[in-house]
Amino acid sequence: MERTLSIVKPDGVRKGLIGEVIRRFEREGLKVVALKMVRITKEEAKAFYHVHRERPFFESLTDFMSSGPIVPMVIEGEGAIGKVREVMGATNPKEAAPGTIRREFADSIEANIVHGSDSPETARFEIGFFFNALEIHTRG
Ligand code: 3AN
Repeated sequence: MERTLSIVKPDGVRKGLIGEVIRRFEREGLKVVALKMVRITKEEAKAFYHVHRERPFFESLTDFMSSGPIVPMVIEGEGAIGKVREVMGATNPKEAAPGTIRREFADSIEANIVHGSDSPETARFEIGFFFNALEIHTRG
């Protein structure tokens, strides 16, 4: 069993896509084991995306991620990291496969509706960023 962190980003929340994103994960047999709605500060967004701190889009990305409420969630299932990324589609919606969330709903490479951890190490860091052990509800 693998766990990953997904986030419905501010644009996804604004567009009313929280349920749509969750439905697509659940349709793949993935389980939501933790969920909340929060608004993070610019400083918190910088900490979350610290691996991108040297990238030209860092300022804009962290402004965007702190621009409104977001819905982080822990998703559990076999191969959850890869499955979530498949359902999301490529970072750039123009390159995302038909039928993926980003292809269908995203406006740009930055405002791309949804986030998903890209490796087990990243998933551990990102889950711990938003949730403590008591907030994660492992199913039997
Ligand atoms: P992904 O979310 O597909 O794993 P990453 O981890 O490479 O993509 O990038 C993190 C976030 O940074 C993306 N979700 C997107 O919002 C933003 N981003 C990535 N590349 C660019 C870019 N070239 N220009 C603007 N924003 C970008």
